[in-house]
Amino acid sequence: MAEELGLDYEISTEGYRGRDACSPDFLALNPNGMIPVIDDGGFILWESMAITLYLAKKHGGPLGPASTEEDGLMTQWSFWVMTEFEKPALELILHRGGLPEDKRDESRAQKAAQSLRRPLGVLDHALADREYLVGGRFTVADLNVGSVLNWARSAPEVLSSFAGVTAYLDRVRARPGFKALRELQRGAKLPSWVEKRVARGAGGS
Ligand SMILES: N[C@@H](CCC(=O)N[C@@H](CS)C(=O)NCC(=O)O)C(=O)O
Repeated sequence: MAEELGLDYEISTEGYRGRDACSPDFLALNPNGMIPVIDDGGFILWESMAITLYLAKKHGGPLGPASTEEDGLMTQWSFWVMTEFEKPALELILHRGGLPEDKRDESRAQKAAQSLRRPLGVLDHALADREYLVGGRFTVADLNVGSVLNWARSAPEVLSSFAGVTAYLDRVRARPGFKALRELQRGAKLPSWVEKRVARGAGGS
């Protein structure tokens, strides 16, 4: 979102060590011991979708809502992707690559992939007559939905049945902000404690 808005920002993982081992300074920022959390000139906010909605509204422009109704729809799609989509999508990516090979269970991945069919159908229907979810333009709703929907690429056997969603995901992935994020992730050196947690099969996202 910071990239899409052209904001100056700095990424820090100082004090973050995974939920159970964060420094007291980090826990003062986010008592859940999780990322993301932002410090916006002393204003602290956690929960990823709350953060992106906040930034979109604060900085205005086409990414944020132009009316209370648009605000409602952007909130709706953000809550929807978290509550109806994220859990099986996370299970899917963990068991198709996120976990060490000996901890992966393909039958769990297949079950998760199948349970994405219903929400994918809802999204496909919503996109039948439009390119973006709200207001005929790319908004925070697409940024939030797209970021989680992207995980469904690990289930091509299911995603390929939804042509509208597939084309939509391609549009979202072509955004400069999305590309910049991929570059960041590719270039980021994982701290050694993350590698150890993954090796232990600690899970998480
Ligand atoms: N609901 C939270 C979830 C955040 C979350 O799952 N963060 C993961 C990294 S992506 C984390 O910090 N996990 C730490 C752990 O599980 O120890 C959000 O959307 O911000």
